[in-house]
Amino acid sequence: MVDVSTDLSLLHAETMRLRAEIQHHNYQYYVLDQPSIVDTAYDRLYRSLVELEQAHPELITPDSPTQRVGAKISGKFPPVIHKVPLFSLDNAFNREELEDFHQRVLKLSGREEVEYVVELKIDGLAISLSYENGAFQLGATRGDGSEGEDVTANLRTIRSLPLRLLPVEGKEIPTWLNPCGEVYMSKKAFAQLNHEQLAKEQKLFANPRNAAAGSLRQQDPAITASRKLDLFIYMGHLPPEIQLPTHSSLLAYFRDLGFPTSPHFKLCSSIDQVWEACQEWAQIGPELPFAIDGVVIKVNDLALQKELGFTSKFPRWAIAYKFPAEQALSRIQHISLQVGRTGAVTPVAELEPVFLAGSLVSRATLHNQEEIHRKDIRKGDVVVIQKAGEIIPEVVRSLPEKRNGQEESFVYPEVCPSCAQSLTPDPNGPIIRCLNESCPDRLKGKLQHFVSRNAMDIEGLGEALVAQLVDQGLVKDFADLFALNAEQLLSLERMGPKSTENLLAQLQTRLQAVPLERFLFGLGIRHVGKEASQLLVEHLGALDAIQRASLDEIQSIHGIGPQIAESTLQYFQSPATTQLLQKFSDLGLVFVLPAAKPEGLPLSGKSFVLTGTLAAMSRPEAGEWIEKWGGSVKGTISSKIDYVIVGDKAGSKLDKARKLGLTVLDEAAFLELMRGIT
Ligand code: 1X8
Repeated sequence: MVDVSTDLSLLHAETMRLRAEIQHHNYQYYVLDQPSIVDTAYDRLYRSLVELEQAHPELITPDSPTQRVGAKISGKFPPVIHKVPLFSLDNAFNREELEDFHQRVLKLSGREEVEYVVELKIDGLAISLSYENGAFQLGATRGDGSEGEDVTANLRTIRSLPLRLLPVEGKEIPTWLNPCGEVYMSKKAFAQLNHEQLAKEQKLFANPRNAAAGSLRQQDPAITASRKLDLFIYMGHLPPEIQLPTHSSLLAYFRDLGFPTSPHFKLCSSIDQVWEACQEWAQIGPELPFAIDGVVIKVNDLALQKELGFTSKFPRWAIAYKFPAEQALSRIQHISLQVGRTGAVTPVAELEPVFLAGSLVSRATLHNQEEIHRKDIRKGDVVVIQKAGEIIPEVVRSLPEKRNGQEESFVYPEVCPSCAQSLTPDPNGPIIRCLNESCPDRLKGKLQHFVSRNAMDIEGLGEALVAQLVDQGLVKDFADLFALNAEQLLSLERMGPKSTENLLAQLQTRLQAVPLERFLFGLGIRHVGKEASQLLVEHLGALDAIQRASLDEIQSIHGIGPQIAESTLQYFQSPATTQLLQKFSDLGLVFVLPAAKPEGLPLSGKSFVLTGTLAAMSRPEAGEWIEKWGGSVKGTISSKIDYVIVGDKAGSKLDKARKLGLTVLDEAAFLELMRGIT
């Protein structure tokens, strides 16, 4: 034990020594998986540090190993604009597509041989970290690639994440560092978590990825800490003074600094070798301690990566090889129909439950009538099912040789299974729709969309509760939600005093202030997504202005096409809409409009035109960023424009900008501008 009478600088030195030692053992244990000390000795070290810090709280620093679990946050995770957007990868599903990728790389680089790094594709959630002068500062989820959520406090609880970089002999600590990687939950931790959830009669997680995502988005870091998350770093950005030749050296550098990197890593000098590695890892996938959903192939040479650059969506120097979807056999017990909020009536196979890719599956989509017919799928058939796009399983084909003659062909009904009104084929595709706006199943779908995260964002209104509200006749439209009272809610299944109180409080809060663009998106106007809702609000302002806008006015908004304009106009001309909005007005719903642009931001007063395809982000994303920092984005070139940002394949706008002598920035210059500001 340390003598507390010793002077503070000695104590400080002792604290630092203990921290360095603990950090070293942490790295050995959590990152290298090579414990360098027995648990009891580690515990002793840790306890010494805790005691020292308790006696001298002034010695506590945020990067101390004792400070992983911080205070609860309340409310939302603050948004984080990524300095460098996080991109997604193009996919290859077979050898041919990998070969195509390779040929493109050869052709674009003019080389005859290219070295690749093959790594596992971890099925978790992507995060971006930020270190300054060696200390962990900020960590964010990927979000939509350009903006994520600040989950720093929760990331700190992950033992393998270094709170401070390890000193590397002969090298200075980088001034900043921006590693990116994947947070995941091991299969073992996932099984254990679900076991505990079951014991607590709480919701089970469908797969390790959902469990990891749910755990990282906890308000209380203590809960995240209990969830045994882990991390692999697979990419990152470095300050310009650190020049590395290859991706493999970048990974080695991150590892030396104390970051966990995946041991599954192969250098391949030919595409045949790449394919071999893909096959091999597809084989071992199920035996790995964590879930993977493919393999990532990257050009190793960083200079060549830079040279190859990006297409409008993806890097040209990397691709993901996706393993063939996992399949299973089951029998169709029944074919039911699901009516979605847009009225689309989707046939669903109700199956004998079967385990598939980590979860129990008892329903699979049959897509539509045409597909059922084409695949000749009958009730009672043994069918192959697979997880398409990972979450929703689909029926791939039937096994006619397993039939016993009892199978029944499926006859599409002529009326809606929910409201019994006639169904109408969609003129543009194989979908059949219920056009009844007050159809109960459609209403359920609409309500769920209305309360969803990107719309009104009301938690606790899940599928089961919405169904009860509609079935009991308590809710007939969106506005009715806000007129619910405690007595009504308490009468429903699985609604206790606490959940009732919570829900009512949320509804009241929302009623007092709802961002108009969220409300508009929640209405579920056909073709009007999140982006269009934002544009409408930005350009037209208040709700009554949107209601009154003419087709021309709506269509003249840059980014809104004729289809959106037409459907918006139709929606607001309908008497049912007028009635609904009147109801909201009577309830006293208060809309919040986007704040007026504050003065004095770095881009205040500057106007931009974006043209061509940007590699690292979409144009709307770039536009959002410009507006966030006070600039405005215009649709047409004029002498009043301050900056023209040009991406790939910029056409006449660039010519015009040049003629007018405007300042033209290419993507690299724009990214530099972003870096300077953000
Ligand atoms: C996503 C992932 C990448 C890697 C591993 N797991 C992922 N989920 C890797 O590079 N080894 S790269 C990536 C992306 O770029 N979106």
